[in-house]
Amino acid sequence: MRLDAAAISETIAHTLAAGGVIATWEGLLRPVLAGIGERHAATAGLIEVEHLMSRCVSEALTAASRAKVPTGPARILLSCADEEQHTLPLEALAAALAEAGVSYRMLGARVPVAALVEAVNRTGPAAVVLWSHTRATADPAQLSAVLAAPRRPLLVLAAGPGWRADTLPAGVVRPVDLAEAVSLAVAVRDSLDQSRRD
Ligand code: B12
Repeated sequence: MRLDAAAISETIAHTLAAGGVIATWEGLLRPVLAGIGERHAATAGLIEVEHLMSRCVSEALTAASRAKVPTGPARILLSCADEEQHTLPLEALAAALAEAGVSYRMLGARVPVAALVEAVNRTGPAAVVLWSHTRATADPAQLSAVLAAPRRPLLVLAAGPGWRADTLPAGVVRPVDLAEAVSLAVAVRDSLDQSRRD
């Protein structure tokens, strides 16, 4: 509430160093963000806290990603849905993948579907993770477009609370949390490495 960015950043950096990305996201960042969201919903205030906190979280996760840049081809494509500005969970996934030694490409916020399909066709990722935080950005046609791409990825993940399970196209997987998204990405990377060795 004091808007003390230095203290926030120090707390996040300390927790990341002590426990790693998944524990920091689940034990510190996610509860604080959810709490800010609840207070905002109840009071219509705290927008300045939400913005400052988001920036501190983003900076800390970027620093964590840069601290361990994985080698090897980037086989995982991370993207927000069209008009989706909530990037932090995807940034947490990027940092957790870096920590697990998995290379990725991050397209970030508000990716129009044509640009997403273009990126898939140009880079041929093994897995695509499409983040939607609210119903407003969860048009399943975006997932169908990825599945119909000429270089169809092995795995398409609909991540985030925006997606409705009953509207997802067949073949799309919905991870429930950060740990599951990381496990699925690691499994795809490992199965590709294995098939290359065979
Ligand atoms: C930070 C924040 C912002 C920041 C985002 C900054 C950034 N770079 O990401 C900014 C200020 C940009 C923002 C903008 C807006 N926001 Co906002 N925002 C939030 C806030 C506080 C946290 C978002 C977040 O990172 N959540 C992560 C965690 C905390 O979410 P969670 O629900 O606990 O996570 C669940 C799952 O996602 C899953 N999970 C968690 N982490 C992970 C990770 C992976 C990889 C996976 C697979 C799953 C997973 O487990 C959880 C349990 O189900 C939320 C509150 C909230 N509860 O999310 C509001 C919230 C999402 N925002 C909201 C709104 C309304 C908006 C705006 C429309 C406001 C406006 N009028 O402009 C815009 C939307 C713009 C857009 N088109 O996208 C509402 C959405 C209401 C709704 N359901 O439609 C919320 C819920 C706040 C509220 N209570 O009113 N926002």
